[in-house]
Amino acid sequence: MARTRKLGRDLEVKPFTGAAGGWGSVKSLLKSLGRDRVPFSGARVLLKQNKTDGFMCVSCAWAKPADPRVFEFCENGAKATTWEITNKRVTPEFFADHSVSDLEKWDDHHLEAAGRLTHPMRWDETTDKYVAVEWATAFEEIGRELRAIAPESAVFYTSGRASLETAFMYGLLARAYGNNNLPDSSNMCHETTSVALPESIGVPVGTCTLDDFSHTDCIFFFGQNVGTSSPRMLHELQEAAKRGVPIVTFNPLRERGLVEFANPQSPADMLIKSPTRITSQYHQVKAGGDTAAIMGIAKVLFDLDEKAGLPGKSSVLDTEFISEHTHGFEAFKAAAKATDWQQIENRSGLTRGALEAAAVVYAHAKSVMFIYGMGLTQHKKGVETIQTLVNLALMRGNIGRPGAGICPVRGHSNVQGQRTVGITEKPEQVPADKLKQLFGIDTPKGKGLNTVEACEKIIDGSVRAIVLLGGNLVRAVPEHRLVEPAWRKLRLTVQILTKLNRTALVHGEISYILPCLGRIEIDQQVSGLQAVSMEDSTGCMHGSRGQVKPASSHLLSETRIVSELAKAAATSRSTIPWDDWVSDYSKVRDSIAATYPDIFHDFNARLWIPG
Ligand SMILES: Nc1nc2c(c(=O)[nH]1)N[C@H]1C(S)=C(S)[C@@H](COP(=O)(O)OP(=O)(O)OC[C@H]3O[C@@H](n4cnc5c(=O)[nH]c(N)nc54)[C@H](O)[C@@H]3O)O[C@H]1N2
Ligand SMILES: Nc1nc2c(c(=O)[nH]1)N[C@H]1C(S)=C(S)[C@@H](COP(=O)(O)OP(=O)(O)OC[C@H]3O[C@@H](n4cnc5c(=O)[nH]c(N)nc54)[C@H](O)[C@@H]3O)O[C@H]1N2
Ligand SMILES: [Mo]
Repeated sequence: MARTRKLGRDLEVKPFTGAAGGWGSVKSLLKSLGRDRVPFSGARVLLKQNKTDGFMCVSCAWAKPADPRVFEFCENGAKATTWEITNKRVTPEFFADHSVSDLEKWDDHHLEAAGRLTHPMRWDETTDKYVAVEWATAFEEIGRELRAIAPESAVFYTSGRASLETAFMYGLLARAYGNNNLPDSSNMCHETTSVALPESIGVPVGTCTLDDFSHTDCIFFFGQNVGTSSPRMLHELQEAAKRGVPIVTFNPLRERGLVEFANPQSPADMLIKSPTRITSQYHQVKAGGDTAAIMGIAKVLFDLDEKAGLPGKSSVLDTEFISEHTHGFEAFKAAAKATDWQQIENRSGLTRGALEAAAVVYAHAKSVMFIYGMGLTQHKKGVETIQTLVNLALMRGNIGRPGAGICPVRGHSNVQGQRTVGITEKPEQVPADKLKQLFGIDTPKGKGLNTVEACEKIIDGSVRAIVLLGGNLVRAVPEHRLVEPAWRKLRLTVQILTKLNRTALVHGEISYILPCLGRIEIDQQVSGLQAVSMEDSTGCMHGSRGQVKPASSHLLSETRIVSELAKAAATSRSTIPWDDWVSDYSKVRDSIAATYPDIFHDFNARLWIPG
């Protein structure tokens, strides 16, 4: 039985049996507004969340509708906003009062909860404290240190929150400096998607958009915790469920958001107290058992197809689609046939009957969406599982039609977009000829380091410097007990951050915290107020304008920090117009459009089209 557990000073985990959303959501949000001492004007900011004239949520990458609701945010998104626009500050005085070894005794939650960083800080060895420095001093020393080492021994990590503009510039920073060492958070997240989908369907991202939810007849939902990780999707799921669309879920845990949902924004849901049942069939698959489960479903479909009559006349398989658009079908069929039921039941932890029930629902639906998250991606065999899922979709032609397709739910708010504009360790994924022609850069030829390889090389001592654009990497990598001691031996650690975190405490010999503006803050540059942009989980781009006064007058924008670092660290000549870009971000967008015209043509104009 679940019991209340104490996790830290004032954190506890309690069992929860209500619906996702509902009054609990509202109470919890009000509490977080108070805890972060957000003034009333801050609460008003929420009305701008995920709106075309407002800002894009910093919490997750779920799609933003063209026709938004009055409150186009969820409980967690609102909390992420209050977390960023909090009135609490981590100032030079805070660091004067707390040495790094003192702060190491704090838990991770309380480090971030201390508030927004206000000044650039450098770790001082004699006092073991972070001490305020001038920006110019910081850039000069970081540049000098980076120029002093071989380019392959420096790493430029990105967490998935920086804008398209910043990410594009950051990619060029690394390449002008001399490496492709651009690991990012998606290496720990949807890396398997980025490998599996191009091999299977030729694109690295999902094929569904929000529209598909209104046309779908059935949703298969694997290993994603919608109620916590992308709660706004509950609206789409709720609407589909109310239309009678079956939702077939595979998850070892009964996640509340997948069981039932009361929309906190709907008076009817809140007052009548009848949450919508989300999942129609809940399959508590064994962890790692999805491939077996999917093969079981495929096996049933093949059986049904044979029973349905003449080959080529089947209503179970989309034979026309299969022959026109797929290859290797016979091999897949043979593999499904060769897998016996005992193996499927053992590996999936599900009965043949349960999988037959899922298969029958699938066989009767015209257009089916396949949604998945970390429950599939973060497994050793994740690529295999995702490709098996794609095969299941292809069996009935469920790719490339309205209401059908594959929908990986991406994590951080711009993680997908960063990849689109060049954050990748793989040189073949960037248009090197364009970068040469437009910016005079010779893209380094060698493959760079991904997150795992960067950690391996930190452990073996060959990486000497790391710059983090957001993130809390020593905590985010699973093997932090291996990485932490090695991290402390780095020559240079630089973190561009909004909030203090553990990684800043596990510092190198020379260590900087460079505090930046958050996306919700007003960004004033020479040419006026600036906007930034991001890509959502369904491949749509959105503009985002800051709404509140910056947490401190000493903060710089991420674009400015990246450009100053780039200028200070450059080891080769380029024609990158760093200062022009910082004074007017629309010029960065023009350069993104020139580099990737297929996706970003007329970017500055199209960016503000709702949805
Ligand atoms: N507010 C807020 N929202 C966020 C983030 C944040 O920092 N703050 N982070 C974002 C990021 S980066 C990401 S990647 C997403 C993550 O969002 P999700 O993809 O939802 O990942 P998890 O929250 O880890 O939930 C994984 C689910 O998979 C299930 N599962 C585990 N193993 C298996 C298995 O073998 N098979 C199946 N079928 N299921 C399994 C688990 O029970 C769980 O329900 O959240 C994003 N959303
Ligand atoms: N234990 C555990 N480990 C995990 C996961 C997990 O769920 N549990 N999830 C995995 C997954 S899916 C992912 S994607 C990774 C994510 O791992 P990371 O990329 O390390 O991301 P976060 O931990 O979200 O980073 C949080 C920090 O980002 C900074 N930050 C916030 N907003 C901004 C901003 O606008 N700009 C800048 N420059 N900095 C900002 C803040 O200072 C904050 O402390 O972790 C992976 N590792
Ligand atoms: Mo993630």
